[in-house]
Amino acid sequence: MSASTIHVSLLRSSRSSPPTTPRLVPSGPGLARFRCSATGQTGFFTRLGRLIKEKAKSDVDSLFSGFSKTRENLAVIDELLLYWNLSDTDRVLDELEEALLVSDFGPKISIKIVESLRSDILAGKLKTGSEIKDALKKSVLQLLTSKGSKTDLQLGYRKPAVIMVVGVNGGGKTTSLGKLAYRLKNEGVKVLMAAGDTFRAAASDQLEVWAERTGSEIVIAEGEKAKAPSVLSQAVKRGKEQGYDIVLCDTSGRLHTNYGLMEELIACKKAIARAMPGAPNEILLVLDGTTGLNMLPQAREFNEIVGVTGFILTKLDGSARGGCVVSVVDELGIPVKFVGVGEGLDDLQPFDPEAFVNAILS
Ligand SMILES: Nc1nc2c(ncn2[C@@H]2O[C@H](COP(=O)(O)OP(=O)(O)OP(=O)(O)O)[C@@H](O)[C@H]2O)c(=O)[nH]1
Ligand SMILES: [Mg+2]
Repeated sequence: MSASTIHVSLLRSSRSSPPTTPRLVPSGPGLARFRCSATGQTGFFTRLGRLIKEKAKSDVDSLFSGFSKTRENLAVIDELLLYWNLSDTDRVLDELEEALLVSDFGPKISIKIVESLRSDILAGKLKTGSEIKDALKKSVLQLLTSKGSKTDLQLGYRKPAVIMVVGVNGGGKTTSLGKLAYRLKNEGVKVLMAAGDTFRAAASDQLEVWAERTGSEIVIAEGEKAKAPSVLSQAVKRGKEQGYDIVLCDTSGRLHTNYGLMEELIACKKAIARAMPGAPNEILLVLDGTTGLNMLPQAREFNEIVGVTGFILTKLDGSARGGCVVSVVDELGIPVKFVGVGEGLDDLQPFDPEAFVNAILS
């Protein structure tokens, strides 16, 4: 079936929808299609994960500029190590610990890193400033990879894969979902968006703009009474019937301490699972990087209630607190899958621990 045929049939289904059911809004024509004949559906998602990761590696420049504030914050470490000598170890390590703390590595991790450096220095294993810097980078990488190594999207083997994006108000859910759609579309994936933020009237307009920008289709609630679980369930059913590869579900912002709203999120998850057994494949919690360590209680609560499979850390371009990436992985043992380093289409970076360490401690 050609893209234009799909386009027309979507228009028809949109017109025939009753007023209280979600409607499907067609977006720009000329949609690319990812054809995957020989490898089957498992191959499709595995290949997709790999492609996205490979692209991440070639995007190092934007990762570097996205983390420029954190890098500036940590640049003091280079100065310290340049003039380091054995007799100065305690002072230098104290200042290094301070630099990690102000970048939000958190007290536990900062102390752990510094104490391990101290014992290696005293044991004579680290003899120069540059050896200490390498050991520092290695221990940050080790922290990231021991607990949160599965950084690529786990999309199962059946289409459509369903990704739910959750989090507190204003963290960057809708923007991240739009940017994720852009990445997926660039790989030729057939994306359906679901406007599951039914609390604010303007929320679906915002998502519609992203659907247009990325050439994705979108299901939005029609009528004020439409509830989020119903919109999401309709979208997933539509995704299944009409051969979409991935359904991206936006949700309303909610405080992790608001019991009623967290209950609604459980209902959303259940509605998705009823429409597509095994879904949602990913529940991505969006955390605002500018809030630093305050994100930890949010992460714990969302994880306890809906089971978070990965984090998207946003607004790291505006924050000097990039160390919170390490804290959140260490505390929760859940991988960071993407980082937001700006507001543009290209500014959602698949998280690559090694590239990240080089970007903040270059
Ligand atoms: N600088 C920067 N701004 C971002 C990033 N991600 C999102 N934003 C901005 O943050 C603001 C809020 O983003 P939204 O995507 O609307 O956040 P949301 O979580 O969907 O908000 P609610 O739906 O109201 O809960 C917008 O102005 C975005 O442009 C990022 O990575 N960097
Ligand atoms: Mg939103």
